[in-house]
Amino acid sequence: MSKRLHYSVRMRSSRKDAHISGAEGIYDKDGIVEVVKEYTERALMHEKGRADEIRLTIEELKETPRKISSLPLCTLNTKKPEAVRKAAFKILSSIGITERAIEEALHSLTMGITMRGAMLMDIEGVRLEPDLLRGVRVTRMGITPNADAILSKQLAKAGLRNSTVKEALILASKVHKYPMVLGEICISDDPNYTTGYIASRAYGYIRLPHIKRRGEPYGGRTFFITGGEVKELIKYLQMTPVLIDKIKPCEGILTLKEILERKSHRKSGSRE
Ligand code: WAQ
Ligand code: MG
Repeated sequence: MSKRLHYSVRMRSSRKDAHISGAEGIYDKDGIVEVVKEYTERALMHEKGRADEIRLTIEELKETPRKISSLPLCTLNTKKPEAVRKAAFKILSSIGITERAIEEALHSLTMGITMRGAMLMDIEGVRLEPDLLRGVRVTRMGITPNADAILSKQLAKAGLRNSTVKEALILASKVHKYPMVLGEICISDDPNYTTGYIASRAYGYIRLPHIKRRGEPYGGRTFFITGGEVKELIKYLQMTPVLIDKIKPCEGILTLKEILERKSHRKSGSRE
């Protein structure tokens, strides 16, 4: 049997050179036409306005995508930014990230400069990415149609029907497969999307409602890094194709205490 080819399909739309929307996935040949249609429609109808340029990339992957499972997902019961900040310190410091680094990350994320990619920060708060203005873009990730259907069902059960959660979960699941990444904090750059998340192998993907107030335009991602070759990490994040083919549980709303108690469970109870 010949090896099944996979394609990375990526879309990016802009208006007067300003970014409007983007999307990407990994598909086999039969899925390409449909997803190109979907991405094109999405770009043409985006709420930020009509694009004047839509770029589509369809690239045959030379490597077979690595199959991984998604991070388990839950939502923290936060109601305002101050509570999220407190929770972020508790969660991230419990996995070995210093308060200085957390402080530095939150400061940079809320300063108002929106980067295209993520910051890489060591656990002391020192920035490691070679291009401090652009950051590092994670690309070449996707989900199989079967896993996608299961994820949609699970998210719907948890009352989550938007593609934003799904896309962020897919990205984070790729990022946190790499052992050098300890944790991540993310704030959407959409002024109307006020839920962010913290992700880590230790706790999975924790949604953080009200990480910012409505109307605030800033956003960004910080990956906290420990040990190892940053160059190799960047190569993985940008180039290695990763496909989610298994879905870990998606849960409802939990308290900080419930979340913090889980870490020890996970560590003793699973190999991941
Ligand atoms: N790789 C690295 N960084 C990225 C990427 C990428 N592919 N895409 C976006 N970023 C950075 C960039 O600095 C953006 O400004 C920032 O992240 C936020 O991107 O479960 O929508 O696309 O409800 O606005 C979180 C969902 C949504 C929480 C995050 O991010 C939930 C979101 P956005
Ligand atoms: Mg956005």
